[in-house]
Amino acid sequence: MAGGRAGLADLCGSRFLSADGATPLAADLRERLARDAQTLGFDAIGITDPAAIDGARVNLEAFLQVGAHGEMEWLADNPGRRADPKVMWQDVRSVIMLGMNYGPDDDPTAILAERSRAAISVYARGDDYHDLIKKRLKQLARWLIAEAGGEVKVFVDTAAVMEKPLASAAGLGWQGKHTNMVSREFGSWLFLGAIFTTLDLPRDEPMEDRCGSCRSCLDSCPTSAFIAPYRLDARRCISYLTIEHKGPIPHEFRKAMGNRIYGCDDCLAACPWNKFAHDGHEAKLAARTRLFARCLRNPRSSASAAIAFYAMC
Ligand code: B12
Ligand code: SF4
Ligand code: SF4
Repeated sequence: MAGGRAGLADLCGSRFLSADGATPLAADLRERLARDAQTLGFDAIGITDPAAIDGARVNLEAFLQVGAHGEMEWLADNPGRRADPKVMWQDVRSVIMLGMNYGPDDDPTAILAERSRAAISVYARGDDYHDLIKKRLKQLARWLIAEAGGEVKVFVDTAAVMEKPLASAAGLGWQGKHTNMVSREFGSWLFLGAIFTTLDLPRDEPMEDRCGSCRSCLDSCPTSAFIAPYRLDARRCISYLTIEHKGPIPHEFRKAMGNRIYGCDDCLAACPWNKFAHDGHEAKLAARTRLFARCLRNPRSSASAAIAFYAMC
């Protein structure tokens, strides 16, 4: 999405930037942006420099080199562009990262003991988060343009943007050993979204890694999908196998998969930082009980549950 008046020249006359290009009122804008984001249902916000994730390219290439992306060929398309927001959009000057809490109100792994029922991971139990978050990001971006001008692009999940390193650089949390971003306030349960803008906004400090000697997530993985701390082989990950992988699930993973038919939460749920988490407040992301409690052998179960189940047989 691009919008509003383009370029810094236009902004200099605005209420937020002085004629010499400095941004004396940017801190006030930052505060009001955070307030508006909260009103729109976001739980975390941070701003970073587009150049802040310089190291991500090397790691992305190491990931691709060992084939850890499996059939997700789109991850290998132009890694230079994916790992550098400036290559994606040369005019971007600040990256605003947003997080939305989708913390479950029960133990997300309890369903795994009910072997005749289908386990759908927490992130897929409510409305599609892509639609919800994209809509809110656009609303926030429109507010920003109305207040301070500039151009924007919004992203959630599907574009060639490395959201976890960017969110960590923006201080929302840190990339844990399970490779997801962990928040001190929301544990493993934050969806991420990004607004790229041509505005120069004040930066937040990155958050330091707080995993320490913990390795709960690594040890919890039923398919041993971690090559090493901070390194996932997606080809062994149940989330990949049930969502991205085409064709039957390889035999070696079927027993470990159990009744999981869409995604997996084990490494997320194992994180001790979840003790600070609280239930998500966004009703549209809340679980639809009927959906995740489907009986695997009930012929009236959802089509995807049935397909996944028969593929496992
Ligand atoms: C591809 C993808 C997947 C793939 C691959 C996951 C992965 N870890 O790469 C699969 C299908 C497996 C997947 C699963 C899940 N995903 Co996903 N996925 C993505 C996507 C589209 C891109 C991630 C990516 O860039 N991967 C490439 C790797 C290289 O990048 P990385 O994970 O950041 O890797 C870093 C480190 O691991 C390390 N590293 C990697 N390799 C190496 C090698 C060396 C030598 C070293 C030192 C370091 C190192 O450095 C890298 C760069 O910082 C993002 C959305 C986005 N556009 O960012 C969502 C996203 C990461 N997914 C998300 C979610 C919720 C999930 C699941 C929890 C869903 C579920 N319940 O089933 C699982 C979690 C599985 C897991 N343990 O990662 C959320 C995570 C939110 C958060 N708080 O972090 C995201 C951000 C979507 C969103 N907008 O909210 N996902
Ligand atoms: S999502 Fe499940 S299978 Fe994938 S790495 Fe985490 S625990 Fe392992
Ligand atoms: S479970 Fe432990 S090692 Fe894994 S992300 Fe959480 S704190 Fe880090």
